[in-house]
Amino acid sequence: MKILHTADWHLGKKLYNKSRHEEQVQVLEEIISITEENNIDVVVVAGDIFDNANPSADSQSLFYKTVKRLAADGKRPVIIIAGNHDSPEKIEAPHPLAKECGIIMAGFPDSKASISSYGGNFEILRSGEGFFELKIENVAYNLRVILTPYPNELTLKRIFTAQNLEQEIKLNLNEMWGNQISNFDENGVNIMVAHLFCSDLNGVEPVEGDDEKSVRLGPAGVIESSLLPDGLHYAALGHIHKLMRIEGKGYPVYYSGSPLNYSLREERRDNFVLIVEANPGMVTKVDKVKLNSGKKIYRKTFTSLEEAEEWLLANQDIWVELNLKLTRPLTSDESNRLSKIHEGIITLNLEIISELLEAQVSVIDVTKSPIELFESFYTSEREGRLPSEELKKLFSEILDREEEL
Ligand SMILES: [Mn+2]
Repeated sequence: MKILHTADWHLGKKLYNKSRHEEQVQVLEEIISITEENNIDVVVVAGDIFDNANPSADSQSLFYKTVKRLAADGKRPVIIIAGNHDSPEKIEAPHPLAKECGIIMAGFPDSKASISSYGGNFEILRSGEGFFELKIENVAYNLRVILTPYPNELTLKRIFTAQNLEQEIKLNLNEMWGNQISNFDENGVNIMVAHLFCSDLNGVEPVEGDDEKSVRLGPAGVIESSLLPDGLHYAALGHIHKLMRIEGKGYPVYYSGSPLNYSLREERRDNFVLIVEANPGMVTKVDKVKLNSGKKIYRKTFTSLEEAEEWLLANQDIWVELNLKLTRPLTSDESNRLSKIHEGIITLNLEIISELLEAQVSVIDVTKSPIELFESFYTSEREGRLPSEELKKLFSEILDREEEL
């Protein structure tokens, strides 16, 4: 059985007010092609579908068009959960319609998929709070899925007895997963799809994008991988934007990462989807497939305007944070020219450095007296200003004292 794992689409996300919609259209098109070319049996999207709880009409339309095509008009199950950026109610609301197209959408860790045939090519044989078993036509084994959409504070309070204690909530989650997995034996493929902040046994916490909201799982904090249930073939995680394997279980636990570079912290990072081959009684195989759509984010520093322009002209199809260290401010003509030659400048930081410093920085004349050397050091540190007579006197005094010792 071949499962395609993706997450963190963040539809509608902007970069310094620049729209990423076109790139999102392209990368989702690429994911649809990968799904078709690799004869994928099931697609899972592990949360953070949208960048915010009130997505624009453009983002919603892109989402529905994409998942309908991924589902190949009901032939291929597509399983979608809510992340911390999504509204769980809104992710679940279209379920009655989505179901007809073979799409399963869950907003809460205790959501229950209805037992019926979905889209015509597969059916849910049984289901309970946060899990179900799926029979897909022409696939030898049944797929059993545990769904853990991001549980916010309200949801945790509603479904668990523990109210605030991080440790108790973790135990509650562990117990819930234990109960869910107890419904499955070894004669099928068992997976988990979750939007969590998960760390390995050593408590190594993955680093997030710098603008991820509430990086930790609200009151549950960091979930150590040891708390995940045993007896799975694979755990498909969402939340971290970087492709990452979390160690500590007898089966692969992965973050697929986001399909695009979304923040400066994700500078020039490659983005992937994962193709998971899982069968009962066999070791699960995970292949990463690199995505080629979308612009990478760069952070560049130049000390000459000419060099910066040359580089910008040669590197057009990217986003760039441009840092200039120049000896004078830019004229308005120059700054207009910069934005004309490159559309992807997300922010421009200009630092004025002193020409004097430039001239002196590389030459240290050791034949100079200590006080002269102090003067040029002070000048270079203080943007060309000379030390006061008082300060020079103090420096000489310290120098004399040193010599006395
Ligand atoms: Mn997230």
